[in-house]
Amino acid sequence: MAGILAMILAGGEGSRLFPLTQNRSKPAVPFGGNYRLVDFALNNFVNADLMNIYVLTQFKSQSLNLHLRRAWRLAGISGRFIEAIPAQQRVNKNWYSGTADAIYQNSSFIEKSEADHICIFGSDHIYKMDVQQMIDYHKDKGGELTVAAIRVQKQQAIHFGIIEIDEEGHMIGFSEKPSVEEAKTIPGDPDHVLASMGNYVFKTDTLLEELREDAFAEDSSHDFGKDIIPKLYKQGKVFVYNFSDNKIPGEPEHAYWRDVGTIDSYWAAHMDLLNDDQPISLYNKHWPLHTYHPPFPPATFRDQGSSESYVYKSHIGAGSYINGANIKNSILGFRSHICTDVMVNGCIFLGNAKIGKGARLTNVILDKNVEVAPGTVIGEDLEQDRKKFTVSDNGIVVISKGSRVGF
Ligand code: ADQ
Ligand code: ADP
Repeated sequence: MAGILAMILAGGEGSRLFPLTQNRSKPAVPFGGNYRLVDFALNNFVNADLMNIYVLTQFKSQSLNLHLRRAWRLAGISGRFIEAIPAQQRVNKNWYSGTADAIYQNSSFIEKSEADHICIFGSDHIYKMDVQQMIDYHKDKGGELTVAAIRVQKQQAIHFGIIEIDEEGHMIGFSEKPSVEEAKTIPGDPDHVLASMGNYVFKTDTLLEELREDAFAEDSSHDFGKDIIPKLYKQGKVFVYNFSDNKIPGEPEHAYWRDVGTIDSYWAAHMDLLNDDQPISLYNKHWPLHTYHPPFPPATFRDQGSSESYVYKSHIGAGSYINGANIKNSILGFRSHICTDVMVNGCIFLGNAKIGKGARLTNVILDKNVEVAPGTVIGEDLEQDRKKFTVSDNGIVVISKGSRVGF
């Protein structure tokens, strides 16, 4: 749509997702068997028919760039583009110091676009949002900036920008990652706070002006959450868009939004995909989730002698081969090759795993290209597992890309 430009921030390091972010940026982390985290933000624009999109990359962006080229290239369609912009030290000799600096260093793309409004969105969350509805709200209100917000548990306040609003939707308070004690709860709802989702719609002139001013402010960390929003809301120019008002045909009323910043939240968001109540669905034909699909055959299930393949509440990726194994509550990515008498429960395989005969894996995340020797047991004795692998607070074992385990 003319007049709207999207800048997707996709440079996050994702240090709390280590080792999944050892060799890739957080937005490139695979999710749900087929996808990468960045796909959710991109689908939110593309499904709203907003296709003037720059994706700003920085750390370890090789596999992110490859994915963007394979899955999202809009070749030969005039007026529409999805393009990665690598950090290029355009303005000075520094890499991006904060999210506002990332946009500032690419201001020339905004100026060239002649867009009236700029959407600046993160790309680390699992959710579906019709961005056009947020833009309509922003235009109706006539503010300089609109920030999307969602109600979250008060204990979560330390991870988010916490917002206060008045009846008209003006932002009247903002505090970036306050302590739980300091966080202002929603009036009449003492257990919850209103959190910024890190998604912003700006009037272009205001954005450029604020970025220029911020670039020369010596005490600024050049970040939207820490610097730009706290300054702008005090001038009465910021409105808050309530994410629960965003409606998508075929989706349940409640709004699903998950930060997958830690191994435990990443694992839990996968389990949500397998939940009978389907808080988030991959099957809504009104909201296709585009991504890269490689040319693999359908998953194949075989019995081997008296060992039957048994699959319960699981997603199995294309190219997978299950040979007399037992798979429960798991999401196995592309080309998972599972031998006879293997037991897999509560696991996430990111792709191309080979699991040898008789192995037992419980609550394990395997990054890509992991090979597990026959008879290996993982996830039952966490003290032992801790000596060799990363184990999360909730006891999820993570095995790095390309590992050979138990040989
Ligand atoms: P944070 O969770 O701290 O807070 P931040 O690390 O600033 O988020 O990342 C925001 C987005 O920008 C992510 O998509 C990330 O991948 C990307 N990003 C980070 N550094 C980048 C860089 N140097 N270059 C390009 N992209 C980069 C923010 C807000 C809070 C809000 C939460 C919601 O500051 O107010 O509540 O997001 O998760
Ligand atoms: P990353 O570890 O970040 O995914 P790569 O993109 O290099 O890094 O992925 C490793 C290999 O997996 C590559 O050979 C790539 O072609 C393949 N691959 C990546 N994503 C998928 C996918 N969704 N389905 C099938 N193969 C994939």
